[in-house]
Amino acid sequence: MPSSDLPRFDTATLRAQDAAHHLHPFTDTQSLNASGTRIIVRGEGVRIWDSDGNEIIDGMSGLWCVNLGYGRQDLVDAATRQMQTLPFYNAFFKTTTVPAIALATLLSEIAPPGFQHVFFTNSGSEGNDTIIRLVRRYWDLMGQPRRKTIISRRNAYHGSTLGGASLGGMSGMHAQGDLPIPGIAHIDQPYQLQHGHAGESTEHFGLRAASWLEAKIREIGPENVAAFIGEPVQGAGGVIIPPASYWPEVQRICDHYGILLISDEVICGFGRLGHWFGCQHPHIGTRPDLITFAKGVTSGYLPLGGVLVGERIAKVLIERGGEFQHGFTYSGHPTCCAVAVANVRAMRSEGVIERVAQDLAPYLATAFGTLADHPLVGDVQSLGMVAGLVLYKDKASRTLFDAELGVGYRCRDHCFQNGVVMRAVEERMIIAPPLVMTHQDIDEMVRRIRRSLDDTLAGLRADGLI
Ligand code: PXG
Repeated sequence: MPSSDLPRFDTATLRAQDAAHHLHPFTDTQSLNASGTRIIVRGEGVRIWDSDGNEIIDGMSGLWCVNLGYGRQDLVDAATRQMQTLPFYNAFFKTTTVPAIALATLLSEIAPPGFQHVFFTNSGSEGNDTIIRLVRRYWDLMGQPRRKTIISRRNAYHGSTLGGASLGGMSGMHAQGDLPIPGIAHIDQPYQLQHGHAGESTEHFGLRAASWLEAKIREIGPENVAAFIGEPVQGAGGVIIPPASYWPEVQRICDHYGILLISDEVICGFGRLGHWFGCQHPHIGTRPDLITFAKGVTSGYLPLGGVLVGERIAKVLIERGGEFQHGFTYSGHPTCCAVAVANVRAMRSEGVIERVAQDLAPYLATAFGTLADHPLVGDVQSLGMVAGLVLYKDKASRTLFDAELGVGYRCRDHCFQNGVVMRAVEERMIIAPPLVMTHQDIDEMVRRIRRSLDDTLAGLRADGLI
């Protein structure tokens, strides 16, 4: 449908109603209401349209989730069929549904070796809350009830429930709600720009960053440590791609102290890094005990999340645990599971993941890498279909802009103006486009990003800020 054929929307009225009644997530409502929100009305492929008819390339896959892009009739049909047959039934009282069985079976086929069981939730946050419950229960059943502390990282994002936000390392979130809950400790993230030493090699930095885990385990006492949790690549924290030396060393430390390793794959799962799960990428290469997933499992068409439970834990839970007193009304929701089954099958039959690994990710790396010659841009990096760059005031001396200037937000606004969604995280600008882009889509996206960087630079010059 060309944008001229879109139904007409009364943007002003919709905006006024939104301002009057809708509290948006992670939003300063007063300032949003002053500027007005953008109303997205349609999506097709890798593009979305707003209520004024503007076409925008979705460089963020919705919110890191629309992996197969918009407008997939097969996913719509899967939902429709299931809703007509049985829109909902629960999995609590000795009952289950066909889509929940099909998805659990399918996930056990695509999961890394050693994963045969899944616990379903509605979101990544609930997945990580489930993980806290599972980890605590596991160590109780193992007769080591003191092993309760989960170690995570500052600037990690693991969700917005009390458990998820506590596992996460966002200081702003912790400040609003007396978090973290007890039993969670944080170490620094493997971000060389922030924590590297002058002249330090990337490899050495990765090993040093991993050593912070060992130091924390010793400080707490290994007999008190239950698990370490991390995103293979930190997403919401700004696409922080750790050095290749980091995760193997973390794995070694977890093995050495017998603590569980949790891979939060809410962003990195379902092809984002060119593998079913991010831990399978050679740059990551871990053997987790638990995997959190959400988002891309349904390409965002319906909410679904969960935890892949490794056999080390599943066996203990099943054979010794009795009733696990945890679950959600919609755990294994049949319509969401039906869409997930269709999504995973489509990824498999269309070779989406292989194409990302062999073609799309290298193409994105090269195309996005061309931005490195821009006067504002340094540290351009990508892994799979996530990429990020740093906005520098003076890139020769690696001087950053004052955070209060909000240069990233200026750039993000220019991106919207120029028809591309890009996310700003402090000094970093990041993308995570759908896994179904063509080379032309990537070229066009990068052209629009460059234009937005030019506009950002011109604006900074006009305001005497550079
Ligand atoms: N873990 C990770 C790694 C995530 O990225 C969650 C857990 C929580 O999932 P739910 O489904 O409960 O939202 C996430 C979510 C952003 C942004 O600004 C990122 C997320 C959510 C909202 C905003 O980049 N990631």
